[in-house]
Amino acid sequence: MSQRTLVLLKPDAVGRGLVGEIIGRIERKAGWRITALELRTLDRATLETHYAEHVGRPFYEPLIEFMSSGPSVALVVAGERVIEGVRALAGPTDPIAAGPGSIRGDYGTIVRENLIHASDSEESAERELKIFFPELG
Ligand code: 3AN
Repeated sequence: MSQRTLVLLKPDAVGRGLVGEIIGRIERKAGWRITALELRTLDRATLETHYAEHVGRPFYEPLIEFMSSGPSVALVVAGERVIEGVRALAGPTDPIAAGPGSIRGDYGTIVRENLIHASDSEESAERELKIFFPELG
């Protein structure tokens, strides 16, 4: 089942020079393709829309601040079961709990700065692709 997913390489990934490493892992999955990619400092309005489900949580404000603190890389990845697949490459939200071999497990230590966002369902992917790449339709 071919899908599209929205991936964000967060400001920690960009600042630490891990963009190539992370994108390389995605590119090496057979048949997956990057169909859009942009380096972009995310504004508050975009982040509030993206993280609407987290409004009111204690980590919400620091998350928005962190996510707007420097450039991110936004990309669209297309291919076989890519929604589930990029989530598996990323690992669970808490990088200490994330297994070695996953992006968060290999490079992260704190929950907020966990390097990568990837859509968690077809519905989320559709919603998030419209936020970050409205021109793709
Ligand atoms: P995931 O990206 O694994 O789907 P979400 O959607 O639950 O995680 O959370 C979105 C982002 O919010 C996470 N990537 C992380 O940066 C931050 N976050 C989530 N839970 C916490 C928490 N308990 N403390 C700090 N930051 C958090």
